[in-house]
Amino acid sequence: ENRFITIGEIMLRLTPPNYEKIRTATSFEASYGGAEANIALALANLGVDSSFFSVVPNNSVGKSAVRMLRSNDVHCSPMILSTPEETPTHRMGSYYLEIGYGIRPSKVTYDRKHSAFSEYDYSSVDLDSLLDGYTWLHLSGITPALSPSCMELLRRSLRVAKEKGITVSFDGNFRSTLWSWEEARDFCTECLPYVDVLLGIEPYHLWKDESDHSKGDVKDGVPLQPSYEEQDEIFREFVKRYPNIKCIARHVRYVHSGSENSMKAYLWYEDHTFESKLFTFKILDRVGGGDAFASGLIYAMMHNYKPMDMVNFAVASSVIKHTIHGDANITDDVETIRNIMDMNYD
Ligand code: KDG
Repeated sequence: ENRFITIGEIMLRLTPPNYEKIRTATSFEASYGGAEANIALALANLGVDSSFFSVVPNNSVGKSAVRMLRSNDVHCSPMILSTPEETPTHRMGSYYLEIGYGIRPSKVTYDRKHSAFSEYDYSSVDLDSLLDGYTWLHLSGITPALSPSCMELLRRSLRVAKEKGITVSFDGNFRSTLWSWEEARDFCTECLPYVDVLLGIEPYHLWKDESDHSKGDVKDGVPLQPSYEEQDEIFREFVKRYPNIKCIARHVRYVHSGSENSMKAYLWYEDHTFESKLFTFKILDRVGGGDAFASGLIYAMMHNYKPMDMVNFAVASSVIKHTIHGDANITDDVETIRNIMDMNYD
């Protein structure tokens, strides 16, 4: 049986309702977000045994985050509710999300510095017993950008997971507001030998400079659109350097105008490149779209889908997230995603 765990920061998300701007909003909707928490929630929602390790302050804010996770079937027994002695600022990070409308883009403003998660001293955490019994660990490139302690936590988790034979998925999740592209590239390169399933790092960009990265595929504007042959060659070159990587997934979102979008993905699996269908959709809330892609892929891999179904399920999972308010992809059931996946878009 699959037992999934992920490690990362959960934050309070504050969103002005009805596409209002932060400047003029008089109220904010409170929910929770964080790339790894989003994946733990989405997988639990699909019935996977899913656990989350994080640190939140032992106060009403931290406890309400744990309550939200628990009420969505995420196991929180590994969570640490820290004391003011352990994390003196005693705060949970938050972020404000101004949801764009049509041509007006969404805006994320972090208020997460010195959060309990980033301040905690992880040297006392016994990762060997924490990770015991799990079959899958998911990590992201956000955690190491938060603090030296978090970076060390990520390094150690990778090593321990490898020793224990746990499948490791890693989503590069570059956040330019947290660290530089060079720092991210160097750290992600260090992680690659430990990774089985790689997401969110454009393999092509790993050895390029930031100006190339800015042409990356998930930003608004004209994306880089590799052909199937180009992508296949990129994957092939990449796995020559990292033969441990069994699966690489790369999703490409095309922004046509305003809120009309389409998305497809390439998947490297068992020495082949698979290309998904092109899905077209409108955006209600795009935050967590990459996490929904990751959770869809992880679910499909855990359930031994055929590679074409894996990649189409992952994209369908992301597409449906774009139509749902909130960070996490809480759908009615697996069928909801499969129905999108089976639609004929051609
Ligand atoms: O992937 C979604 C995340 O961007 C959101 O949940 C906030 O974790 C977050 C981050 O660090 O950006």
